[in-house]
Amino acid sequence: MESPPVYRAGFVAVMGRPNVGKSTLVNALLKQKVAAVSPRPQTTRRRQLGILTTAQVQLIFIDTPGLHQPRHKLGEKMNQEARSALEHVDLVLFVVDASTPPTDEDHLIAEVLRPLKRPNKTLLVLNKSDRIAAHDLPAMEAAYQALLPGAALLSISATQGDRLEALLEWLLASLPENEPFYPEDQITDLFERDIAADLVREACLNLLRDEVPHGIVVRIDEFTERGDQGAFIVATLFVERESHKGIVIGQNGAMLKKIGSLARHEIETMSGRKVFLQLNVKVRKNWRDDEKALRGLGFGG
Ligand SMILES: Nc1nc2c(ncn2[C@@H]2O[C@H](COP(=O)(O)OP(=O)(O)OP(=O)(O)O)[C@@H](O)[C@H]2O)c(=O)[nH]1
Ligand SMILES: [Mg+2]
Repeated sequence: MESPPVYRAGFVAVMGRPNVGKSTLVNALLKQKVAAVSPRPQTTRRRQLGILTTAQVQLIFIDTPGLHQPRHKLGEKMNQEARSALEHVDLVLFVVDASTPPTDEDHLIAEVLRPLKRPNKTLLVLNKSDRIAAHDLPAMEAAYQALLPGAALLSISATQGDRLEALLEWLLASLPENEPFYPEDQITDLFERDIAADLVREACLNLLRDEVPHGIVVRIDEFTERGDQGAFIVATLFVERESHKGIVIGQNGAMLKKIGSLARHEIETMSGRKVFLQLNVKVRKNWRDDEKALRGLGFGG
């Protein structure tokens, strides 16, 4: 008699320096956008789950803020968030950028991962392999393998969808037997309003330059359902300085309008319904270094 098929489920920490494509990878595996993505580093500020459930397996990805050299208290908290994701996980994806050799930050992360002493539980993921010529890839793979000699290694492209099947196969083969931890229709642990706040910030990261978007935090003040008219959302963008306020609003409000329409489009795509979005801008001086302000904005610890 055939034994009944086993169900596998577990937690997978997605670690790496900023901007290597961790959130893009989680969205690609889920085939649905749950995490904000942008071309700028430090897009992800908190841990966020992306949950993939099939008939045989439940993979719970923990997307983390990129580990980096912090320059303010917010950065320190983001690093803590990322490191604490390593507690009680079954597997680790160490995501790196295949188009550039290992950086100091990659070395630092490897040092964090090396003492875990479970090399078979860590997969080195060389993402963005679409940005390197095929004949240069083996040398790059060797350079990254040297960071974590015992770990398995796979080159992928999250944006092109290359080798994601192989990545899922590795995860499936390495996961322990478990019953599912989350209901099958749950895809993340964030509420829709939190994702909406992140998508507003994502729009800021895409449209504003230099330090301005990094000094923005978004608070959702109102999120109400209006039946056929969709969702009514009011949000405040807090900036660090008076001078940033003018930049975010722009001439005759043009920049804020652009941010609003880009964010609205993303929120509508994410939630599958119409959205009315109203944005306000306020100054909260140096909030990134203000312990109380950080706590009020949900960066506890
Ligand atoms: N060419 C290419 N670009 C990619 C790939 N994966 C991600 N990117 C791009 O890399 C940039 C950063 O992606 P994110 O997913 O925000 O990176 P992250 O690692 O989550 O960054 P943080 O949240 O800041 O730590 C975005 O512009 C993505 O479109 C890939 O496979 N190929
Ligand atoms: Mg991210």
